[in-house]
Amino acid sequence: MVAVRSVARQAEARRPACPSQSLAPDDLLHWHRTMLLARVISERIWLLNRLGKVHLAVTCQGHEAAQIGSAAALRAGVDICVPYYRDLAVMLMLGMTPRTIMLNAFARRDDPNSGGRQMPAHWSWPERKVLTTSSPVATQIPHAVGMALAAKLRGQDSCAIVYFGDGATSQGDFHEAVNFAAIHQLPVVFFCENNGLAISVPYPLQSATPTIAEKAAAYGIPGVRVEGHNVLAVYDATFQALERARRGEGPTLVDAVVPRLTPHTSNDDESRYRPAEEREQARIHDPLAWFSRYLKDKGYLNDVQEQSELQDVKDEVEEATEHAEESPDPHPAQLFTHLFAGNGRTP
Ligand SMILES: Cc1ncc(C[n+]2csc(CCOP(=O)(O)OP(=O)(O)O)c2C)c(N)n1
Repeated sequence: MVAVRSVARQAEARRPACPSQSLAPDDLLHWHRTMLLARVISERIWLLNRLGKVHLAVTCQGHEAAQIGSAAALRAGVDICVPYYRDLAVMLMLGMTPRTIMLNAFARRDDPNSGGRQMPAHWSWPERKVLTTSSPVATQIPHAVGMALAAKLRGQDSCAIVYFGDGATSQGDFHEAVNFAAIHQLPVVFFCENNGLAISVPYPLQSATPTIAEKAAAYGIPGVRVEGHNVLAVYDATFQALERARRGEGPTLVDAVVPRLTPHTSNDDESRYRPAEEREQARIHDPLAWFSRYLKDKGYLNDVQEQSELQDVKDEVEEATEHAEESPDPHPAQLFTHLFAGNGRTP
């Protein structure tokens, strides 16, 4: 983890060095199971798309550690979470079940995210303070800042975290939101899952600064760059950023560098713009392989336990898939429900 500016370094000196070191092995094994679950669900949704059963697959593959490490630092239901479409593992960490995620993928009536009306992977969970996902890239960032402002004005203890990709930092919304939050010292963490590509556009064609973290200096806030495949480093960085927000010291920008292990979505053919060697290289930073090695080195996990965990997870995802497949579609009469104020009937 590299703090980009000196103010950030001074602030860091006052924080606990590595909160992840005080975690119990069971916490880490829970993260590992969640990581396996996210990976297996992602792979399954991709296959279901290829079978013509779900209309879009958006994977989190490569982003799992960034999502799990950051979400683990949140207080579910207290802190405000504003995810983007890739954040399947964030939702699992907040308690969403494989059944719910599959109902969402199949756009079924009983999907609590939107009752099958939003696009897949557009999350929403009011009870856990998860804001409805917006499709236009970066629009969620000012939304999160607005929620952080509301929490501050109301004297609430909540912090907000907002997730986005590197491509979102090319949008005006990002800059306006970070600037406003910095001026008003709002309790918000800007969490960038930086996989170096916005669909086919590589990072150097989006930004002239070598890192996203250093953009923070322009707004007078700390920017922290972290290895996004290292779930412990991500947890530490996010924990510290949230603590800073809770102390009333304002926002932090976290730049979590992650590999993109799949095409952008199931609608994308990355072989047209991404050389095979580059795709292969990305696997070196597979967060699941990294974490599995770490846990085995520590003696918390062995091959037999890992295989048995994987089988459990596959069984759970199988059951969730069958359940969603057999579940009803939304009723056509519900088409306008939640779209307009009032009783939900066609206007
Ligand atoms: C305002 C806007 N422009 C374009 C799109 C189409 N689009 C959807 S995702 C995406 C790329 C986003 O890349 P990034 O923010 O890096 O996130 P990633 O998908 O790589 O995690 C684009 C251009 C959109 N949804 N909204």
